[in-house]
Amino acid sequence: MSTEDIIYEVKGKAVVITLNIPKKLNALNGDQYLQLGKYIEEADKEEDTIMTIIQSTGKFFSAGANFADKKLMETDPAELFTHEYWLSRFVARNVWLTNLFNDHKKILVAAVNGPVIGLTSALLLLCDLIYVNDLSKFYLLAPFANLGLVAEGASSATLYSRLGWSKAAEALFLAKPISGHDCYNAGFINKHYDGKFESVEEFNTTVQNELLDAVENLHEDSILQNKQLLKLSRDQHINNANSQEVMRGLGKWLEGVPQGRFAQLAVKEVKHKL
Ligand code: CO8
Repeated sequence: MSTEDIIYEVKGKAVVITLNIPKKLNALNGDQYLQLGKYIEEADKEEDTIMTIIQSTGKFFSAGANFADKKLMETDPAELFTHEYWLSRFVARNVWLTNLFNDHKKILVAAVNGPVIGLTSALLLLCDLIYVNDLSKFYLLAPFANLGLVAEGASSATLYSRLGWSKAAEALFLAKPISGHDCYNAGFINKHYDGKFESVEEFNTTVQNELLDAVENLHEDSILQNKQLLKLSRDQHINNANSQEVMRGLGKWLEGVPQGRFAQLAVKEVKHKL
């Protein structure tokens, strides 16, 4: 296995993007989210693929934004309360990343080996097909209310549309994790495997093979056009949510609450409901 933090590979008709920071539960810093976005862009332009699969190594799909981001730590504290800093580091990045996931032309698949948190949970909510290794070990946590933040990555729209109002309210108002079983019952998860695999790699390979088999002999242009048609009805909701969320999020960073909460999270003074 490569030592890169995020790996990009073309495997037949699929691009496979692997989050590979298992020691940090695949939490991503600003540069790594940027890299993920660049890879999604690259995958969009691949001539011979029909799907883009996102997968991870280790026991988490992703623990969201890295609370110990070095760049954040090394920034002059005075800058951490300025429009200049958060417009580029937060507003622009979140709008861009969310749009890239929403507008991705290929089938966007997630092979989910474990829990997902924060901004990455919002990106997962923008994937088309969700395959989970073990429902009993999976949860989706959108802990924005515990961090002095608001919903990100259009999750205020997607939580509602994919899990229903009640679960969206639990996630966003109470910062409660939504269990794998609840996600499955809501129809968010396409398939799960009862954790039957010996390794995450075996799970990832199985999902890849099943998906490549599933598209075999189908007419690719029809698939791609169907994706465009299917997403037409959600675009307005996603785009509205994306712009509203970043404006409110910017306000929270300028207020300064999340900076403090992130620092407390790093020393475990703030904990999430699990
Ligand atoms: N960032 C950095 N490191 C992390 C993160 C994270 N988000 N999550 C886990 N880790 C690290 C831990 O520090 C630990 O490292 P080490 O072994 O070196 O001490 C290792 O991963 C294992 O973690 P734990 O020991 O904590 O494992 P547990 O099983 O006890 O707990 C949890 C797992 C519950 C996931 C816990 O680690 C946790 O609460 N993590 C924080 C999750 C979180 O709040 N993520 C942020 C969500 S908000 C978001 O994504 C959008 C914010 C936008 C920010 C924009 C900034 C520019």
